[in-house]
Amino acid sequence: MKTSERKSDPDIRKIRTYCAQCFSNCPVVAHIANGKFIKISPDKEHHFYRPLCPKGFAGPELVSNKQRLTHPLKRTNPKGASDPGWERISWDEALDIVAEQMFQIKEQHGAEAFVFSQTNVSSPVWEITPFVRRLANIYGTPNHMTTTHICNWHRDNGSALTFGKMGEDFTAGWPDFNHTQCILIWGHNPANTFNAYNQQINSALKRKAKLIVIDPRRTKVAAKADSWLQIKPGTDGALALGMIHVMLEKSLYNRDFVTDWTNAPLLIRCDTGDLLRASDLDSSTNDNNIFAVISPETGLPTFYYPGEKTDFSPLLEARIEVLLADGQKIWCETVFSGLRKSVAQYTPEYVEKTTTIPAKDIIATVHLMVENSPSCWYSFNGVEQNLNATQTNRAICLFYALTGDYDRQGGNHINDFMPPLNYPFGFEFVTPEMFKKNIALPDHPLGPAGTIMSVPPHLICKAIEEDVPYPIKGLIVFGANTISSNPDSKRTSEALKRLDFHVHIDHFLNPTAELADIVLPSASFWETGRIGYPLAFQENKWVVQWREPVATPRGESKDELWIIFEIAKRLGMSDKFWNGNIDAAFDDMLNPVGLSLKALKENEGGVFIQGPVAYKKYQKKGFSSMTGRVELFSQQLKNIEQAPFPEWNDPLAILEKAGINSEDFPFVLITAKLREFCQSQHRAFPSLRKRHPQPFLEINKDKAETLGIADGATVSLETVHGKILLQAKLTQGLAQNVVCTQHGWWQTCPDLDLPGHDIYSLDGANVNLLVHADFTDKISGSVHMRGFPCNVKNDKD
Ligand SMILES: Nc1nc2c(c(=O)[nH]1)N[C@H]1C(S)=C(S)[C@@H](COP(=O)(O)OP(=O)(O)OC[C@H]3O[C@@H](n4cnc5c(=O)[nH]c(N)nc54)[C@H](O)[C@@H]3O)O[C@H]1N2
Ligand SMILES: Nc1nc2c(c(=O)[nH]1)N[C@H]1C(S)=C(S)[C@@H](COP(=O)(O)OP(=O)(O)OC[C@H]3O[C@@H](n4cnc5c(=O)[nH]c(N)nc54)[C@H](O)[C@@H]3O)O[C@H]1N2
Ligand code: SF4
Ligand SMILES: [Mo]
Repeated sequence: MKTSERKSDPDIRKIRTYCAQCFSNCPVVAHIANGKFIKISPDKEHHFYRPLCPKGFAGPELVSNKQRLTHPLKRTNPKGASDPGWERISWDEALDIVAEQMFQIKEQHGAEAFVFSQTNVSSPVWEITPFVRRLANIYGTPNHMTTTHICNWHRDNGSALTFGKMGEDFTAGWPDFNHTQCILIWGHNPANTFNAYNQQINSALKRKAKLIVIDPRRTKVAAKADSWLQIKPGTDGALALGMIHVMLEKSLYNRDFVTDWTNAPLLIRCDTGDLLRASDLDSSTNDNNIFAVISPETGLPTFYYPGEKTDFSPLLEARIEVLLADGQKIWCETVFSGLRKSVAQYTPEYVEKTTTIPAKDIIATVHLMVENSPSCWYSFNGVEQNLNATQTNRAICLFYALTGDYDRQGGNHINDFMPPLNYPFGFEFVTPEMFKKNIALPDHPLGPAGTIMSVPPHLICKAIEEDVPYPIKGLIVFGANTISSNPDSKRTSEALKRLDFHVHIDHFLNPTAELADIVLPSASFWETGRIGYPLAFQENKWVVQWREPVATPRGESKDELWIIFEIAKRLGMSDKFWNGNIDAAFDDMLNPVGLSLKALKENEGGVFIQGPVAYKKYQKKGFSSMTGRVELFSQQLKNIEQAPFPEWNDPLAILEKAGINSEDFPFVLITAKLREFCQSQHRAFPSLRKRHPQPFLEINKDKAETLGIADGATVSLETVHGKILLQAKLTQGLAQNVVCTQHGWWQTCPDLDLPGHDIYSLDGANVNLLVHADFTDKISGSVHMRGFPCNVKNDKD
């Protein structure tokens, strides 16, 4: 370890490290006075220097927080009892119980009856995902309960339905803010949630890049936009289809890219709706993966071999009669013609009615994007949490593909060097039999189940409740608050109570941990060392850095890598866990970059690595998709009876049909994240909580006034599932019938004398009591959480 000493203040030691609270991983300097971690400041000397967010500055409050768990706990009263009867136990006893239960459940019910769970990118747990996965993979369970289906899956993995191979590629690419001329931010608020990108966007704006933001709220980034489309929540799919419509009708698409690198010229059989295959045309061709395009010279179908650019320019739009090998004559049309038909109804005028965005603004925004090429895009929660999420992602991907800016400099760039470390996921231990047992796989073969073995909590609940497809008996949680952070908190809680065994590893006794049999205190990221990288995602530039611990673990809390290695040891898997040597695992991780852990530790501020930068890589090898091209038409989706062209189903109409009517529930509910809190965390940190002492509901100022709701008044927010109480916050930044709140309120803040909130009570503030997992995305399992009908009343009424 190297530290810099400040001459003027010899008692302050400064340690260069990074904040791992969220995935921005901002470089910081920790100030240690007389051995005590007292302050954080940004690391101005770092290659990826950026100003910090308030959560970063609050670092010492995590280390010193009085609510931290400090020793292992064992429940002594049954679940459901008002007092769990927590008993302090030793680490040895706790870990022996965990290993014994994991062993027993595997023996009696199979490893798949034991579920692993962890939080997503809003905690440092994401950095140890490879080790959590390794433990699960070697233990033998394919069931990982995560929130990826309402977080990032569609963008990060679902995009492979359009740009690559499901389960293998990470294909949305990374917006190259440094060179772009136009940025499209869709359902994302980087000023609050993604510091690294926020800085990069601000720099791009300084050099006059254009900005388009699609959000129902006037966020900080929306306020800076050249075009802010204030969309009606839940209608993004319709808007994206409308934008495709404009592209096609006004011939704004990049014709060369579309012809050469999308499957637009491939033929679809009008009788079956499938792609026409060479084997349909020639019975001697057994290869089912050769397709057909129309030769412009003969006007006849010609074979097309995936991944190749044809040496002629196939017809893009046509409908022809084709003679099949079996003598049948059928009509075929090109994918491009099919796409044009599928978006025909999404005229700007129709989309205006659906989304409330003026038709002229939709047209102008498409022009802005294509006239400021290269453009790039990034989307997030605003389009991840609804029943059209996968198809909405497809529609956005298609719109972007039509620009032709994919994998260009200044476009969404594919870093095929990412990440430059050797992560020990242990996927080699996953057998096909094990994979097939994933609980969500039958319902969502192309969703998070089929790609990353993730199961949404509502399907875990169902399996626990019904023992279908098999019983679920055990759960290990690496920092998550499943009950509070997922729809239908009461149901989740009842289901988790039925488990035979639940162990929860966390810093705090959150409402989910309260239901555990064993609770293990983990040391915080300020108290543990890791290998990571402050995030930049630009031009294949990386800084691999040792995250130097800046405080000693609180009480008896332990590094959770140690916990993982100890469980592995007790389960007889130590040989696959570097015989208990965590440093040896780190050395292995660093192998590809030719560094040892020792060398990395000696490099203050990390080691800069420049990966190879290449653009338009598809020109060499095509796309890894089934057709070797960008899949405007998805045969894979057609094969599982889902729409091969993106579609949009009006959620409000679906909900209305199910009896949730707009007369009783005239408002539309959304949630959004605050800069100061990650998900259900941080309410106990005084410097953060003082900025938002209470849960609140943003509501349009004029509308509130007509309802007699004053700023700061207590209002009831009600859906068909119940009501909660919030403080009204009047704003001009929302449409008249849209209201917005935050999930995750449960924790007290004794330093400020501020209360906690009962997550089960209708007098509480838990918005996840108000949405249930009844309306879900058929492909991914995403839940319709944004754009849910609700009503708002003055609490006195
Ligand atoms: N209504 C509504 N619900 C939502 C969302 C929404 O927008 N609206 N957002 C969704 C999204 S995007 C996500 S990702 C999920 C998040 O849902 P969860 O994954 O459940 O995340 P958190 O609620 O933050 O819970 C994380 C827990 O991890 C603990 N923790 C923090 N650091 C560590 C650590 O280093 N080690 C360990 N072991 N534990 C740690 C924290 O104390 C906390 O108890 O919520 C989802 N829920
Ligand atoms: N401070 C902080 N940072 C975080 C987190 C955190 O909890 N707190 N969590 C981390 C995690 S796990 C995640 S997933 C990311 C999430 O990061 P973001 O995606 O930025 O999260 P949100 O603020 O929930 O949602 C983004 C925007 O979606 C808008 N929105 C709501 N409904 C709709 C809709 O129907 N359509 C459109 N177009 N927009 C809509 C909201 O108004 C909001 O501005 O942040 C990460 N970083
Ligand atoms: S943005 Fe995330 S990583 Fe950066 S200082 Fe804030 S919490 Fe830490
Ligand atoms: Mo998330």
